[in-house]
Amino acid sequence: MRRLPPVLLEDGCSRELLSLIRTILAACKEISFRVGQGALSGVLGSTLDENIQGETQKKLDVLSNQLLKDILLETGYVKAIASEEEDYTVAGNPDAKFIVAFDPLDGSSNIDINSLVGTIFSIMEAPEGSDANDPSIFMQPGDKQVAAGYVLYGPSTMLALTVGKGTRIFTLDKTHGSFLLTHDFAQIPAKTNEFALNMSNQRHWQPAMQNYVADLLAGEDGPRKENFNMRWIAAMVGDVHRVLTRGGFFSYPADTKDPKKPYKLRLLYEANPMAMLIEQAGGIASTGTERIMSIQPDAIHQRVAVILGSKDEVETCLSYHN
Ligand code: AFP
Repeated sequence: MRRLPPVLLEDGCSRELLSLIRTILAACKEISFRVGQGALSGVLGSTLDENIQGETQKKLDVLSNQLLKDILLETGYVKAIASEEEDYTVAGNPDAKFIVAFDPLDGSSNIDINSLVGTIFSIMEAPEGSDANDPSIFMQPGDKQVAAGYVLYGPSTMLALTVGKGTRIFTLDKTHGSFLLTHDFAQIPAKTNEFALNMSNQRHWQPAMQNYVADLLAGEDGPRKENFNMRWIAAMVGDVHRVLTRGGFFSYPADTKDPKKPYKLRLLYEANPMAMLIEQAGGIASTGTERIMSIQPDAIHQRVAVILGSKDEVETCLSYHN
């Protein structure tokens, strides 16, 4: 089986970018080990702190963030980082070319129940001559990503990665510490009968989403004339992994539950990298009104509505929005 470095070089990835990706993966291998140790490493449970978004931080959120932050800043490959667990961007090497946005541990409510969690990352180039302390260097649309990926900590530790030449999936060989290519050029089937939504929010959605889902639920007795099945992992990384491997529809739409927070998922380190992986595998990623990777960000922790997955199903959903 082929190892990650030659595969990426074949995809036209520069040695500089490859080194940065391998640095991120070094931290992910350590996170994988700690997640695997669970209660034995004393990392389960919450801290007494909240992040800037008002969410309680789990011990593993904090640890994963620290591991990624330290290794990225120490190796000098990045000009700055933005993390879900950092209130502000953090400056790195002023002469470095790349900037990295990441969610160190997505799905953290799953930590204490031994269910799926993962790390999501997005890599862009910093504008030439820019200041490492200037957060506006991250205000670039997802189309500017040079690489995006996630590491899923499940029964096996898996990496989905794109450098803009398709989406490849690797599995961590824990004996040798290498990511081996196990699913070349993922292709999401255009048609699916599986959807993933947090149905408990149904009454808070906008009419377009309510109507679309009502028709899914009506199954073969409704206008769609076929039955649909539902899955919800509560970790985007797990739901997107299922979509990448066997197709599906995933959405965290706008809702009116908390008027101050109409969207849940973060653009820079959740929606954008997942959108790149999905599009590179033949799927679609939209907010309902626009393509996710075309959005011009205006804040580091900006949130957006997300509708992604199998082409035909996402297009059907979008037709309810038009
Ligand atoms: P956390 O990383 O804060 O646990 O959030 C996970 C997440 O942002 C995303 O990965 C899930 O799809 C979504 O939240 C789950 O949301 P619900 O808690 O509403 O099911």
